[in-house]
Amino acid sequence: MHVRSIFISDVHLGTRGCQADRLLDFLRDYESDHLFLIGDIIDFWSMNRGIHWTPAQNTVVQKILRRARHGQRVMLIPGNHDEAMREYDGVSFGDIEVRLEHIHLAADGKRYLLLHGDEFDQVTRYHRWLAVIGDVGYNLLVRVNASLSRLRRLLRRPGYWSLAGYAKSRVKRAVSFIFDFEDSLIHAVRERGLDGVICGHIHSAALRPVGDIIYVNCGDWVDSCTAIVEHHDGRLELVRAWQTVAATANRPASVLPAAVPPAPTLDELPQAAIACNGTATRL
Ligand SMILES: [Mn+2]
Repeated sequence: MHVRSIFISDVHLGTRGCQADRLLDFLRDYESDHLFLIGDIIDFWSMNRGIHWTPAQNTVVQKILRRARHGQRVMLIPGNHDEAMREYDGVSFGDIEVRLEHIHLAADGKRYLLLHGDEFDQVTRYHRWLAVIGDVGYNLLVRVNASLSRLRRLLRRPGYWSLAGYAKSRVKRAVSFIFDFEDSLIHAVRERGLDGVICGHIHSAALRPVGDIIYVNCGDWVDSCTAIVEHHDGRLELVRAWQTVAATANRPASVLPAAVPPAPTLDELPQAAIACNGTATRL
């Protein structure tokens, strides 16, 4: 399918979590005039602790460079995980422009502010050390949780320690975190007299009007595998990777990615809750 623009964020290349294969499927299915990379594309933070670079991740980079070379407009707006790029505001690397933020004029005349969004996240802005600890702690917590339940079984402890209760309170905090983030972004966009914002960072895809402002979040390619596309009439659409798969069902079954699990319900805590909390702290 050919669209006017593609917006993606939070690919986190260089990490184990990056779902590069799915992104490649998506890029195969969608061609565009503009490609906006809205931050946390390469994860330099976690690469400090060890690089996980797969052939598929390599191909992602090659495909993006190829698009730029072939005349598509490719813009990189750095996020906090690739903040080293922020020193290069206004610089073009070959065919890729780097901008801290950009105002995108859609085909229908609407003006959208494009930015990663971590400036509006109180945790990464004022408590960077907390975000880094959260990043490391998340992986640790998942492992600890597994051994903890093994230990409890071994000790034949009756009942179940309320990790679920603990986790649920964490979910509430994660939810209010997302709410605060969106709220302050929308406020800033309204102040600037724009029609909407297209951001990333919180790994929670969205496309909805909030009063007079259109709030759009690209989601990520770690958990949800989502992107935003702009059609030639200016209409925005939230694309989920499994829709892409459905649209290309004529491909041999063997190469289709596994089905995406449904969103976790509260009953599936604590695992889901930990994942959710982790998302909030390792953005
Ligand atoms: Mn981020």
